Amino acid sequence: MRPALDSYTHIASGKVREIYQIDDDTLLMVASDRISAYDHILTPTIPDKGRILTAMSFYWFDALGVPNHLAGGPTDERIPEGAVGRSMVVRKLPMVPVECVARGYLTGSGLIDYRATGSVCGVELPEGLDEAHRLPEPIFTPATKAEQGDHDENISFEAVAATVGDDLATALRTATLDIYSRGAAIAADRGIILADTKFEFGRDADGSLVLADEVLTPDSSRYWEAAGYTPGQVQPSFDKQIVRNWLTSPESGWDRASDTTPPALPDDVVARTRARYIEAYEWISQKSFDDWPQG
Ligand code: Q0T
Repeated sequence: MRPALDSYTHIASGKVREIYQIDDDTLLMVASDRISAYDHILTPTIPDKGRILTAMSFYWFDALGVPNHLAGGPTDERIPEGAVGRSMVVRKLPMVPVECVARGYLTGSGLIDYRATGSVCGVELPEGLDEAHRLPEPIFTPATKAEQGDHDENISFEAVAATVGDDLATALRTATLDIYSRGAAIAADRGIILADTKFEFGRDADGSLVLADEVLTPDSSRYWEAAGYTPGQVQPSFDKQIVRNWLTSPESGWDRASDTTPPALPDDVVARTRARYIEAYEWISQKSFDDWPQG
């Protein structure tokens, strides 16, 4: 008999997932079908999004081959019925309070900072770079973990070192760039550019880094189709472009600059977005999503 979800203590809510405590050493991370765009949680949900992103995290944890926080498989008996397929049973670890971002391409807050200062998080970049340009080499651009609803703030390597010490800061940078390059190489083989990504790390009893959180999902990373890559222009988001295009079209009647709630997504936008998430999982993992557990 699988336990009931309400037999576990709820300990945290994210925008799109929930964390429960299984016991002193073990957490349950449950991904929801919620989707966000332009800093809003949208309605309705995208059916199966939580399962698809969980399937991707499991794929990447295995493919990356670095120590990670998983304490069980996707059908672990500690996962409640109804949460099977969208849950991870993980070791409860002391977390490093830094968002560890790797960027191979210049966009988003990286581009904003570069345009203002010529550097990102203190990393000096060559002149003449523009939207979506590939960087000479991937860079470590850490950020603070903001309170919910706020935005993470880019910080320098020195600021990380001041918070966690020089040795741990150096280990975070090395691990972040190493894992990014492994992931980007696998994605490149599948025709996907992993423009940037965010990792979170816990620490093992011996102090060594353990890859935690979700990994290399489209919620934590920018996925671009290599086939359409056009440096100098904003790249379409692999997963969310259908939603963004509709929200910013006259058809939606919504003004992104207003502080109004976005309108509910039409059925066809929901269905096409769900298909896109499945496509991303199947491209990356080269497995069928039909084979992913549900329950
Ligand atoms: C964590 C102990 O996902 C988060 O919040 C959304 C609700 C961030 N977060 C992660 C932890 C993890 C992980 N992952 C872990 N292995 N051990 N805490 C807590 N918050």
